[in-house]
Amino acid sequence: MSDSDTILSSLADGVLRLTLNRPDKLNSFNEEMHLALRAGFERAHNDPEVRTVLLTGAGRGFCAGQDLSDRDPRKGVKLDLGHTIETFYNPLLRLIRSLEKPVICAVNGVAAGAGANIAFACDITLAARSARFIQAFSKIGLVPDSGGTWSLPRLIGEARAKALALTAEPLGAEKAADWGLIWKAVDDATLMDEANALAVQLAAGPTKGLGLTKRAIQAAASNTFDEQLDLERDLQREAGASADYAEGVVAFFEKRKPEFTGR
Ligand code: LHQ
Repeated sequence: MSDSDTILSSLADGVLRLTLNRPDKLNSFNEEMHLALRAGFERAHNDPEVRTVLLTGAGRGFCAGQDLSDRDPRKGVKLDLGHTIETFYNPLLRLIRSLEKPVICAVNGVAAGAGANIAFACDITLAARSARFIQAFSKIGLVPDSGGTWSLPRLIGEARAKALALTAEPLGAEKAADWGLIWKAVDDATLMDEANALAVQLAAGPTKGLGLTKRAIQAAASNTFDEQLDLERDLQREAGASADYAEGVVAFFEKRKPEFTGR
């Protein structure tokens, strides 16, 4: 686990809270923050005490993507961006998507470039009504990354995906929710309370089954209907053998609240 203060990290009630913490730079990514965030998600993979992750940003922004001050051409900086993507962004996105635990994202303010696409890669994304999402890449001659060219057309269709990516027009939280890019827009003042309550609720849930559900829904993107039916059979077999399934059924008959353990 990294002890960098670019990511604030705490674990309580089964929820690992990860806060991007470079508010003066709208939480844009430098290498240190990348490594610290990656360490947070690696912990989420390895620590059974972590049953849900809640990702948010400190200050008025969620994340403005890559810190461009690291890459100023006037300073003679010339980097292989493919290497940056391969070394920093792609491992992070793979960790988020492959984590078989819910990842909730609370978008507290502007989400630009990779910051927007990281929010779209999370499992349940809530945003403050004042937040906006910007595919800022085209403003600087780049291509959407962090899975954006995969998630945008899948979530909102090619027409809207192309328009957002080519124009870099900001999309407000309400519209993002109406279009199905995120789960919902909420009042700024209640964002963190709502996101926390949801995270605590899921962390107390049958997280083994929730993780398998995530895997099944993600697999649908590349499976045929028949392959998906087979996958559902296999995952239901696994879920049906879990302690949480037994507890859920017994609690139903005993007319009490189930006590799930994530096993
Ligand atoms: C920033 C940044 C920033 C540094 C705000 N860097 N300082 C992958 C691989 C390799 C290379 C390239 O990129 C990628 C992926 C990407 O993410 S590419 C996209 C990179 N991001 C952007 O192009 C967004 C740049 N930022 C903006 O367009 C605006 O800041 C937005 C629209 C996000 C917010 O606008 P405002 O609310 O008006 O805030 P601001 O512009 O005044 O920013 C506040 C401060 O944050 C300011 O610093 P200052 O010292 O002047 O107060 C900005 O310079 C700094 N900041 N984004 N990405």
